[in-house]
Amino acid sequence: MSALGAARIRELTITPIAFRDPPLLNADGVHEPLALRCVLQLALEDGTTVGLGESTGGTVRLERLQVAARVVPGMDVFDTTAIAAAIDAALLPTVPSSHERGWTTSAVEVACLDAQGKLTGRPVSDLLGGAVRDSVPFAAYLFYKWAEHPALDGRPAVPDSWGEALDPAGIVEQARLMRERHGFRDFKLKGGVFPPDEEIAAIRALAEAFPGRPLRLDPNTAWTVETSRYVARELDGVLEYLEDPTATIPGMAEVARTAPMPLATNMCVVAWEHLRPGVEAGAIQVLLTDHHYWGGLRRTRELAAVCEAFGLGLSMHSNSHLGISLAAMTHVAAAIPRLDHSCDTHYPWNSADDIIVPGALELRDGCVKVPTGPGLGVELDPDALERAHRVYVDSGMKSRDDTGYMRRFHPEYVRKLPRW
Ligand code: GKR
Ligand code: MG
Repeated sequence: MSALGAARIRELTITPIAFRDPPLLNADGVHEPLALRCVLQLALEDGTTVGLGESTGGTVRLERLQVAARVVPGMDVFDTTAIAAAIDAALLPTVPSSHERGWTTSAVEVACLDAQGKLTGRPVSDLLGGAVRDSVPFAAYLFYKWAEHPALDGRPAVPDSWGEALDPAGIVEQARLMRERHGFRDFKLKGGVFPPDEEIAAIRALAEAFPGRPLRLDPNTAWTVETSRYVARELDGVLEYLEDPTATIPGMAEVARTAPMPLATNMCVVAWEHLRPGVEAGAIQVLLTDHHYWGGLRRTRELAAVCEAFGLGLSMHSNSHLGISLAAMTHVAAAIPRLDHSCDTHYPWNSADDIIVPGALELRDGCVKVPTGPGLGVELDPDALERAHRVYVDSGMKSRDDTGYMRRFHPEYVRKLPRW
């Protein structure tokens, strides 16, 4: 077989999966007992190479990935620009948002890079220009949470090993556990759950418990401009950055005019066309990238250069995810010379149900060592994948619904943004 023949894509298989998730609270409600993802396996014509990818789950994203699976067979796995363009063109008639199309093209790009790495015997970080650090720092991602998923429809309550966190003492205890189990040194609190003064108190309690450690608060746009300005004033000198206090580029720009700390976003600048207006308005000082929709790992590396050019800090946020995503996040973060802040990760909440062979990735001392094996450096556990797929099928879940799940227990709950 010619070298090019070996690099052609034979088939892209998408496996929808579900895995356990604790009752984490946010501005939309509460996480359901299961989180959804899709696992990509990109098989090459050489008959042995398979590139892995991981994306958000749910029927809509799954169907778009299936469109991609029809487009890519026969294409050269090194031709990622053409592959992204072909998928983008196939989705364009039904998916007008470039951000939305980005979720699909990004997942395929990661699988292509994993396959390229396996073919060449090089880690993905090498394909991104080389690792400039051999381990990547992550922040503990703290959530207000219930002690357990309450009993529902004949299903017994589902406890977990993290316990309840509904006040400052609970959040500090959760942070201690995170540090004890994974050595985290930076902390992000998901806010937008309780009235702002309670969340300010939780951040102050963290500052007291972990003096000098970087802290972030992210209410996912639960506040008005006025409330955001109030919280920013109250937390002057305590937060390294305030994440998405309010919605839209103009709203964030108004807050930024008086906020004493940098503002960060993974909500108002989420596609390339948002960058210019975001920068011109002075809406953000830190961009929280996410390779799952910015176009994949190479585009994330390019995004880092754009941020550098405009004097924006760079960090990374996460969604509920497993090890293929963590490996991809680690490789790209390792290859970005100016990573200004630690990345955040949901991994401690979900890692028990991972579908990769254990051992390749470990969150220790608040860091993940960059895998040095070929590609992403992680291997799929076929039995674990099959189990997670079964859980998905049996669950009948079609999409994430934090608000609907909250209303099962609190029927009076309404999603309201901004709430305060
Ligand atoms: O898992 O509830 C959550 C988070 O709120 C997640 O959905 C966000 O996308 O963590 C993300 C964020 O930084 O906004
Ligand atoms: Mg965020």
